[in-house]
Amino acid sequence: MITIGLKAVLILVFLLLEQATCLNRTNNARASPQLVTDCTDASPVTNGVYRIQTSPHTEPFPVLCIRRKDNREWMVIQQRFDGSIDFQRNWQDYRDGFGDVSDGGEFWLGLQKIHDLTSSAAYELAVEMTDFIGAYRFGLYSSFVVGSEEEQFPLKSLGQYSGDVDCISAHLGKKFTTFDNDNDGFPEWNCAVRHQGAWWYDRCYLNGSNLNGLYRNAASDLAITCINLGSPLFKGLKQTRLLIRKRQL
Ligand SMILES: [Ca+2]
Repeated sequence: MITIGLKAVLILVFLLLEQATCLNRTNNARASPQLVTDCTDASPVTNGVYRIQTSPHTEPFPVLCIRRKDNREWMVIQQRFDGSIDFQRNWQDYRDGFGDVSDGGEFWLGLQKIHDLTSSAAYELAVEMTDFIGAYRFGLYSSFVVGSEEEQFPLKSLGQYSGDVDCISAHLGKKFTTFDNDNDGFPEWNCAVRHQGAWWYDRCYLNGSNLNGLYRNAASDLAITCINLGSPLFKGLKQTRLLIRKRQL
């Protein structure tokens, strides 16, 4: 009798534990990422996805927060590392974003979100690049402001540059261009078509970069590249990241 009673108790305990585990799994699956106003709010940041809301009137959206080599928290607005996502996209895609921020893959956050963020607070920018040999270079900019869609999302401010390569200053003040929306400084052609990317092109990226270009382990003016990285000219890059963070005033 005692043995049967003990068995019944053990089975009951087992069933209760199973149910608790199932409920926990369900809750975890349903749990939304933590809501923050910037990655700096999540300090000390655990690398991963958070939700951000730029104003009480807008829907929160997912962002990837990471701790950089400088031991500070940053929000990733572009990342490329394996060529799995097609970056030859139209205006609507660059405005709204593409790739999945939540799955750890390649993505572009979207110009509208970048505008909303950088016009709601003072932001700085970090640009990270790694070539196919493994050499890492970066540039920091003390200010980063992207204008509105009505203005064609211009790169309005960069502040002070520091770092070991400057690939962005040449694009200051330029509007954004995609293959279906030509706002560049070349009347004869569309730089997004000519260089298979989408960027704040001027003529088209003289002294600058093409960080949304084609993913290629080759020296090519169509590749993800930065002219100021030097020889070989138009060296294709293996990894890039653009990151922003609220400036600590
Ligand atoms: Ca043009």
